[in-house]
Amino acid sequence: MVNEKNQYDEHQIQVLEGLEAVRKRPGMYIGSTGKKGLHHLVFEVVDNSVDEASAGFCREIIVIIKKGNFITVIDDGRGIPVKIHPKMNLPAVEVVLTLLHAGGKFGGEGYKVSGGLHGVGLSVVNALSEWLEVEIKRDGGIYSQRYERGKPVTQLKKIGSSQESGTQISFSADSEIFEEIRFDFEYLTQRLRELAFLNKGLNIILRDERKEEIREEAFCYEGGIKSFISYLNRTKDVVHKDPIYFNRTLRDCELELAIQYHTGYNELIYSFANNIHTYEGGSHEFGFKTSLTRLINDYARKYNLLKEGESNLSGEDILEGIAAVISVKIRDPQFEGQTKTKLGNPEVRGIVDSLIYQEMGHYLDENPNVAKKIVEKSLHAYRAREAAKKARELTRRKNALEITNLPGKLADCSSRDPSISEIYLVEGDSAGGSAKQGRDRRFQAILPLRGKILNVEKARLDKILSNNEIRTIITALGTGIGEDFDLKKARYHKIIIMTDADVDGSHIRILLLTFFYRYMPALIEAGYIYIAQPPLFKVKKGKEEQYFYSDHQLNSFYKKVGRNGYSLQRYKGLGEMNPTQLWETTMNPESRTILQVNLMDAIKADTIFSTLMGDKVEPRRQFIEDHAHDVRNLDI
Ligand code: 0RA
Repeated sequence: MVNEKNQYDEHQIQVLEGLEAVRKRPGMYIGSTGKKGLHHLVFEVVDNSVDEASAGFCREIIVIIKKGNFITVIDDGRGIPVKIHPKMNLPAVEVVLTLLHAGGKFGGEGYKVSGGLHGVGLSVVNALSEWLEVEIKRDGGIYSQRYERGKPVTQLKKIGSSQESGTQISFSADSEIFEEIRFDFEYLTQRLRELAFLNKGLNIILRDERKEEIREEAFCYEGGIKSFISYLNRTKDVVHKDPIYFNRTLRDCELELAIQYHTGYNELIYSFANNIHTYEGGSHEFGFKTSLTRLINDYARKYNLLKEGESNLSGEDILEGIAAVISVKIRDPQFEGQTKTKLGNPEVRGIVDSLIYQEMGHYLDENPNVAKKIVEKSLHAYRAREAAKKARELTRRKNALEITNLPGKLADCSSRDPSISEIYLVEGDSAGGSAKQGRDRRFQAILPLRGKILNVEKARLDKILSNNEIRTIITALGTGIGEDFDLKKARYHKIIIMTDADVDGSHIRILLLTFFYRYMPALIEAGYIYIAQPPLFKVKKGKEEQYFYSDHQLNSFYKKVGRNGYSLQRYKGLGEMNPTQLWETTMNPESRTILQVNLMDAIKADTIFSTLMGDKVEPRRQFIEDHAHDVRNLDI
């Protein structure tokens, strides 16, 4: 008995030394003692509950930010075992909470996560908490125990009885360890939503009780990563309505895959291993790409969709416009790379490859229409890539000042100093003519544009470059495009879009802005893009003439002076103004107003563009209105 007790004490001391190491070098275990490390404590506890869910025993996880700035995580899993652990001679829960790397499931069914900062174990959370309380419902009872800075301060006690099971862990992060203890609701939201997507049907609730008004969000997706894909593609036009989805296990590797192509061109691949986002990819992602590439090529060959002389489609072609989520769950993941977010396990590559080849193969056979669309999309990408190579040559210029091949329609300015030079992109030949006559040719260039330019949202670079109006613009600006773009070669530092104040004019303006945004965003960032503001009205009385740029301006004027004796002219187009009028009202730097296009939030703008540049007209009009907010008054 005495002997046994001694042994117990020895164990205890060893254990405490282990956790002391965590407190000495917390960064080694949780990455940092800043915001990320602090939130990692929460995710560590949640990961354990999610493991219970993966093993099929937990349906709901509640995360609460409590008033005293501590965290409670409640789950309805099996509960951490409370019986005495035979080797350690301690309740199993105490082993889990005090022994470093004791996060294993005692040979249970769950998937153990290891490597990186994940799966460091509850003991690390315990070590870095001022206090931690655990309450377990299991084996008919309710058990509780309290720890302070990793050490038990009470014994595990049965405090009641219950037929339910589950674990509740509350902890207060240690202010001796963390720089600042402030939990970020949005930050927690993002990861918890992701976990809900990755664990189909699992209900995760986040509740913030710090303020009087309690805030709560619930995440539960019956579709799992299929819902994730729909969420990612929510603003996109999709090639097939339902995401392609399957979930299969081969040799202890569970693979869940969801794919949906959209009509755009960028690829978006999210891969996960044991719920950890593998930003750096790894063997699962590699297996996915090679398998899909081989499959689509085989399909294309089988149905003679590749022309003679065409080589294989590349991965790049096949992944154009794809949104994919790949999630694997494996027994012993190895994380590698700079940030430990690259899956190493070599065996996973072959497993993922063969599962995808089989399952996607079935899918393509059973859905020939979707299969055709995907192959055609890849083929299109392939052909466009080839064509773009050639097309780029057409606009490539050796030297920005080499003006010999400037477009004939361009009435250039005499200045060769870009910083004072302006170019007007003018809608229509007739307005272009007036602008040419009215301008100050020393520093103002005019490029008339005829008719509609291409909607670049729906075309790829090769097609865009085959459009005459666009090629003319690129050549006139001198910057090149795509890989060749060079802001320093811009021949003008003011590029002013001048269109009619009607629907067509707005449309052309939007198309031009989309083009600049997509293909020459640096011009917008540099503040080189402007919108001219031609007047909407002219009011005349005898020799007295006045211009107005909005209904509001006009009405204010009438209010002040009355309407009597004034004649009103409404300008429908630039062409209705003679050169002098155009100069005075719209082009003379002394008297004009031009609006600088200033896309503050490029990412938000990107969503706006892809949302609104689709086929629908009404949102596009809305965009034009909204766009006024992104534009700042300059010259006046
Ligand atoms: C060890 C073994 C088992 C479950 C757990 C730990 C467990 C840990 C946490 C942490 C938060 N919630 C949790 N739920 C369970 C397996 C128990 C068994 O085999 O019955």
